[in-house]
Amino acid sequence: KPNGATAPGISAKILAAANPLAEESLEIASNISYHARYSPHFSPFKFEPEQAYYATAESVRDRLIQQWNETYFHFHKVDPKQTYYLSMEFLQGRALTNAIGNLNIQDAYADALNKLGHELEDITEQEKDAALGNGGLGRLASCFLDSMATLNLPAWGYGLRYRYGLFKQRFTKEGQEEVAEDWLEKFSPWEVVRHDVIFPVRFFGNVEVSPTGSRNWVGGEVIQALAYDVPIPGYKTKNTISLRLWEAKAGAEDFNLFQFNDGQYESAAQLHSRAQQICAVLYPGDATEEGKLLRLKQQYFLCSASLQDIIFRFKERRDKKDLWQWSQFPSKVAVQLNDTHPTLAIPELMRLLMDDERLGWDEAWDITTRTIAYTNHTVLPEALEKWSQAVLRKLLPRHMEIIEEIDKRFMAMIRSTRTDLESKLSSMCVLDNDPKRPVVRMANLCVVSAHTVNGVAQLHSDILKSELFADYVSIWPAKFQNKTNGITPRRWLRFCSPELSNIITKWLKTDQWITKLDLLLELRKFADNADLQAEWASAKMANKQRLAQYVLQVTGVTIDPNSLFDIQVKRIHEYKRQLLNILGTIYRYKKLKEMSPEERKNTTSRTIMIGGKAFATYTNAKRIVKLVNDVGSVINNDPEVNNYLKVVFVPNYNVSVAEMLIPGSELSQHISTAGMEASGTSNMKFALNGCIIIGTLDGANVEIREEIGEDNFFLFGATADEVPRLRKERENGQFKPDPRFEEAKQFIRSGAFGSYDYNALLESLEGNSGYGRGDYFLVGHDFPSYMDAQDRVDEAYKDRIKWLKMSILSTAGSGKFSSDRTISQYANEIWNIEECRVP
Ligand code: B1N
Repeated sequence: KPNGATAPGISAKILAAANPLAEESLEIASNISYHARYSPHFSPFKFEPEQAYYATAESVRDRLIQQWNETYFHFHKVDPKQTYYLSMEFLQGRALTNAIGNLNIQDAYADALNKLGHELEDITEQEKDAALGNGGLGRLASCFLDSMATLNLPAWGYGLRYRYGLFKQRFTKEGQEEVAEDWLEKFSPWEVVRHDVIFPVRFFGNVEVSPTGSRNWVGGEVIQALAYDVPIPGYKTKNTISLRLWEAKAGAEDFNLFQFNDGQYESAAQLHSRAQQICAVLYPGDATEEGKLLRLKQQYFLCSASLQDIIFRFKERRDKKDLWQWSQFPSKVAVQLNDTHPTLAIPELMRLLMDDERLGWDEAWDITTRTIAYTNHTVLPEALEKWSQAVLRKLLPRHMEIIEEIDKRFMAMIRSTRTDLESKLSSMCVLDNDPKRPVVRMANLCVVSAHTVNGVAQLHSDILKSELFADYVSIWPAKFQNKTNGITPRRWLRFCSPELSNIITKWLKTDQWITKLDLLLELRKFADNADLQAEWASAKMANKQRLAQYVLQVTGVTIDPNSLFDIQVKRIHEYKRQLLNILGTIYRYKKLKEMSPEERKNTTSRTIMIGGKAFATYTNAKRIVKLVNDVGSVINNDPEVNNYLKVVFVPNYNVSVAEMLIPGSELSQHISTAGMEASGTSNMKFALNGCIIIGTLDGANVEIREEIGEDNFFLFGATADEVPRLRKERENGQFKPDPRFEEAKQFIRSGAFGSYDYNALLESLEGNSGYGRGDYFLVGHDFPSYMDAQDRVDEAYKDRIKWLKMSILSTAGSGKFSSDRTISQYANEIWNIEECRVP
């Protein structure tokens, strides 16, 4: 590197400050300057935060690439069994803070940027979130990658490189508006294109049978899958693994020069534009036939490219060795399907082994079933994927044949060995041949083909065994497991709340909790200690002030850091019951209005923040968003009460907004109808940050409450096993609403929150909702116990010492919810892989 190369105008600053500089930060500053000058993305006249961000990121990337190469050489040499995590979503968020944190060079980088006239914090704010996911499922995949790298596991993530990730949320008078988010607008410094890693993926065409009877898929269109790798550094380890994202491309040979010269520009580049569509957007709406076909193409594109790559690597490493057999494949490869979205990996692996490698059915089936494992993330019927047989047959004719054969053999096995299950067969088999709508049930295909099926929290896994997959349990009792979700403590505590982290490290006299989160339990000993409580309170206050500033900046609403910060952030869905929250808020507002000024002074001041995106075509979810906004504008502008209550809709909730909100939160709401939230993972992030949960006995809430202690959790609502009976009673007209519930709804009807017509939304709580039954989510049933729990919250918050103790105990009890624990369990109990640490 040229010595002393600096961006224009900053060399003088470096030189002036050179003397007292630590050597490392001097070197980093010079490296950043080098990138500002020689990585020509911008004209060389400015060194503003944006340019500084790209130059800083590139300098960090240099270090990552070094570690990355060492990791791959090491994996190649040792040739351990590896895990491949296939997911249609990875919700990575920003990379810079995480990378320099995991590399443990944050101080040196902060210092270096100071020398260059910048603050690290401002620079990190320049980065756009990589939002290649919708919510919990995608963020889980990203937390898992962090843990795999940190635990030195030989593992890869495989996904798609969507051009437009999750939409940006904006507001108009009508409510939520979706705007395309171009995260690659300039470029991403965190990806490396691998021009030598490219595989053909076929669509459509037909199956040709040779004279020997072998079957071959030919014709149709062939699109190329090109690899882009994103480095995933582990925390304080050299191991840096890869998230490989596929991009769809057509080749030069697919460009019809003749047509182009003839002026037919569009048809000349037809395959190019069809290729572009594949990775254009995350989860395109699937209401139309066209949309459905595109989603299926995306799923197959991911599966085919990834498996070709996996097989290529398997063979490449075998080629060095003299004798090898396909039967070794499952002892070198574990494939995890993140929900049913990559289910086509099953028939694709069968196809590659049979048609390309010439294995017989039995051998291919043995290999496939010993390789693939499946995680279920939902029991909601509308989220269980079912693909039209006709669409599948047209797009993937050979795969459809294989799926039919899998189903045929499964049914034959049941008929010959389990006559007791014959009556269940029509719901257990893979193909649903209902003449009105013949479909392939992807979850059934996964259960029949995978060696392991797991749920994502204990309650959810129990429900899978007792309901959704109950009929399979007696055939394969050992197939079903639980793997309670987790979160990475690096991003979700160490880096998003350095203040609280430093206090924890000080009191535990070690920072080992960052990789051994169970150590947090030691904090229990100090929960009553006044010094710890004072430090804890001041860290929380600092985080609340930072959050208040952010809220002011994005909404224009001033909120009081001395009020109770009460937050609910997650995708907007009726089962997550943001409507329960806002109805409770409306009731609270009404009561405050009825109080005398003296009475109001005895109440607990609250700031209620709600955030999350509604799916573009989910009408009721959008109405809920609108209602929260309308309620907010009325309450926040009501001088009589707005010292005691504020309501804010935090716009455009995403990973980096979460990193701001969660550390500043004191109470958080996880209030889904019991049995419907498979796990939830933000509940774990809030608890880890010393935030008390108000919640139902649903998903991972159950385990969080067990760990943290029932005195430190505000519980309410029906339990999962009561829900079916309560729905029946509701249908039979046996439900008697609480007067407070009626009052809240009536207040909306009175027009107190503007002229928008909320009748359709309120209707979903009455007679016939969209689900065909009134109040399917039991908002009315749970309302009174929810309000009682909120009263207990208000009381508890008045006792500052008590609240602080609860807060400390919350963090102390969160050790179980590290994704390091989750991933170790997957590694030991499903994948059978071991650490492979770079020396
Ligand atoms: O997966 C998370 C859980 O913590 C949540 O409880 C669960 O709701 C979430 C179709 C999904 N389940 N299913 C999805 C995502 C995208 C899509 O197109 C379904 N997401 C979840 C992690 O286990």
